[in-house]
Amino acid sequence: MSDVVNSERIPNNVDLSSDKKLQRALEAWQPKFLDWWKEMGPEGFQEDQIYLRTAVSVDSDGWAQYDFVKMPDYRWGIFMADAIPDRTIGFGDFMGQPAWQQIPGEFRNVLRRLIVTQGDTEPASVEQQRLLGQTCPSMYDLRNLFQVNVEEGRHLWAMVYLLQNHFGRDGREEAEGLLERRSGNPDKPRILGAFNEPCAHWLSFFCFTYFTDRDGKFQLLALSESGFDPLARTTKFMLTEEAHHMFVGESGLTRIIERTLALMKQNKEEDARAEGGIDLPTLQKYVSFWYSVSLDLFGGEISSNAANFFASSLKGRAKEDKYEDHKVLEGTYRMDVPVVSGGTFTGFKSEDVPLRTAMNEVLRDEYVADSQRGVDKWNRAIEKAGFSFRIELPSRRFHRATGIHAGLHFDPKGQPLSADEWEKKKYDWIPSPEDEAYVKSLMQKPICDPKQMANWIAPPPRGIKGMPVDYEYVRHQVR
Ligand code: BYC
Ligand code: FE
Ligand code: FE
Repeated sequence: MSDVVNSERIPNNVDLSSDKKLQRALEAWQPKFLDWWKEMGPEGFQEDQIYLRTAVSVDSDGWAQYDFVKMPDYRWGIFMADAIPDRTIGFGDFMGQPAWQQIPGEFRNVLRRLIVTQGDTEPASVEQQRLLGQTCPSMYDLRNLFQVNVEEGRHLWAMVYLLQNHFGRDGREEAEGLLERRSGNPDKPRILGAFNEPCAHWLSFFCFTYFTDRDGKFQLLALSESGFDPLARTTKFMLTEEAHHMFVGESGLTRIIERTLALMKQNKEEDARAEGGIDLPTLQKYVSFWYSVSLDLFGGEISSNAANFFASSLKGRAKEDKYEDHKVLEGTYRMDVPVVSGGTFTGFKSEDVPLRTAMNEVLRDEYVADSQRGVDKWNRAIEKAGFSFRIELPSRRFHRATGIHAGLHFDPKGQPLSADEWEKKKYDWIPSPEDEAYVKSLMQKPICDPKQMANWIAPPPRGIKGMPVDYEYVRHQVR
């Protein structure tokens, strides 16, 4: 195991104190991060003691230490998975060569862009979620929200470390920029679409952590194959934390559905809304919305950027090991590409896209399959309860803003629609302002009594780290 230093201002296992210049640069960035956290991090609750998991090292005990801590005192640290001795590059044109400890000059700009794009999503998500504490369904859920938030903050630290260590002055400027852009701000938006969407209530939060954090999982898996070893090791460790974020989403949606089914059973018309719950058709709309904006995060289906990332051995596929051919100089990916003439959609044309150019789509395929697993589980629960409704992931053409389907309109089955038809029907498929108002109306105030749970969600089967569900995970000072 690598040495861990916790006594310093910035906990780390990267021997930060041996590089005084870098240490000073990061210590200069730290107060700016804290200012950002105070301005854009969770609103309220900053003075409360919260039962949080903190990484103090990367080994099996150390990465998950639980204790009460105030959020601003959270020890955001810099951790990398242990180095693999004599690691060689596993894919792309540089396959078989020793992994790079320094960035080859010709890849500096591309790699900077990849790291900045990844880094930008982390604070963006904290900004999107900053008001949710005020409407939490329970103290258990509030704690999980804050756990996700502090870890996204740590993921920002992880990317800033790479920028400051390997990109000199440019890297320092990018590190500042990461604290300056703001989710949803038209003048200085976050880089990727989904991270500018409002996440105004807990149904969106659970969909976000199920679908959008899952994009994080696959992007991090792809980056953890990188020939640039510090990026590979950093993202590998981030993945251990990511699992909890997706757990929050999956278990949150499972608990909403469980509660909805119970409310449907107790109502003569099977009307969950009449009982103050979230009806399944409304839940479906949020699933369709967050799934489709998360599909966009994988980039274009046909992407020379993606081909370059792969060729340069900078970004691989998720779990390269399971593939046989790691160079991918041959092979194609067949896709149905929309044909547009004179601004109107005229049909699809089958195209064989060189496989390297289709890498975004290869990763998206894995994401789609992984997303489907939870949906199947939810549908089994609905079936078991005796109801015929089924949750469905919409076609990947539906509601897309990047790639070959951008600017066109399709229904959830993937059938083309005119712009007019889309405008008329879209609120059958994505949340309408009324749906948004209804869901918000269920979540008006925080539930701060550890023994209580909001009406629209079932309690979890178990608490955190062996504690009871009604444990006081947040010691909230009523002021
Ligand atoms: N919104 O060749 P294309 C996470 C831009 S989530 C707006 O299709 P490429 C997390 C693109 O920049 C994981 N713009 O795509 C989750 C390019 O612009 P330029 C985040 C978009 O370059 C929850 C143009 O469109 N990690 O960690 O292959 C909570 C065409 O580019 C979008 C990463 O993203 C979009 N959705 O990009 C917290 C990994 N998509 O150059 C955290 C790093 C594309 O023409 N990023 N554009 O001006 C990458 O690997 C790649 O940049 C992308 C795809 C996957 C984003
Ligand atoms: Fe993250
Ligand atoms: Fe995450």
